[in-house]
Amino acid sequence: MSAEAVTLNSGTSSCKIHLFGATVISWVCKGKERLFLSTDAIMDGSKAIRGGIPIVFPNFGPWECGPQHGIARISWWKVVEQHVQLDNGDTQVVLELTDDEKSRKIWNYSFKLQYTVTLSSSTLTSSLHITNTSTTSFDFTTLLHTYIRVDDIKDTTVSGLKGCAYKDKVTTSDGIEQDSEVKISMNVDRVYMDTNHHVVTHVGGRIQVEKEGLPDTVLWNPWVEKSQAMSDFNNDGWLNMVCVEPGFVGKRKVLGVGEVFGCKQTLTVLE
Ligand code: TA6
Repeated sequence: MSAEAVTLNSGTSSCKIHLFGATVISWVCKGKERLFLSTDAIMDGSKAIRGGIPIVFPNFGPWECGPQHGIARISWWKVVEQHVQLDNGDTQVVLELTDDEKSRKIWNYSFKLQYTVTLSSSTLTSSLHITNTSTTSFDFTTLLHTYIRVDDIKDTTVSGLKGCAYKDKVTTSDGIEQDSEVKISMNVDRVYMDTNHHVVTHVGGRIQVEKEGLPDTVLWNPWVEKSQAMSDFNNDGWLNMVCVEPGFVGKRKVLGVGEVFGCKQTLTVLE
């Protein structure tokens, strides 16, 4: 482990987690990098890492308290446990983030986040537990902002969303997904509500996104202009990524004093 990142290995698979934001920045599985990380990503802690699996908490999207998408992805986490090999051969690391003076200036509540990353030969599981250590209840939204690497967005489809209601942040309209295979040919930014237990991206190879405790799925590709407008997003990055983001974002989750909220996603390389 370097000072700023921890690497896990399981068989021929590996993953790397940056301590800033506890952001998984690489997942190599079956000989191929499966996550998108912008070549212009900033890794010095001055802003959220552009790519991998940023953790969104306590707010998805813009909010009056501070930076968009909240505190978790712009904070330094610490490793509290590392298991080189579990009984089933998987490898695992646990990272933790608690409130501090800086976070309380943004959002004046006490919390503990425990993030467990588990790597097997064909899966990567991210499990997040949120504990309310405040003396009052609080409400939040949370999401795993997963950037899946694709060979070519034009050859990519996303299945598992048919029949789901969505809010389209580009057209500011609502709708019901009609397609069993969603194709992406422009800037897409949709919040699908109450989506299936799993969503499969056909990305020249198939990555399955399974989720628990995260009822919604955000689908995002900035396309050309928005990629060029983000200084930390390489201009042609839109060609090689699709964000499939499991989240609890359709409504706010209320957490009582001492209560724990658990959620997780499992990414599987199907072929
Ligand atoms: O998850 C999609 C989204 O909310 C988009 O609206 C876009 O803002 C994206 O997140 C990236 O946000 P960021 O703050 O990382 O630039």
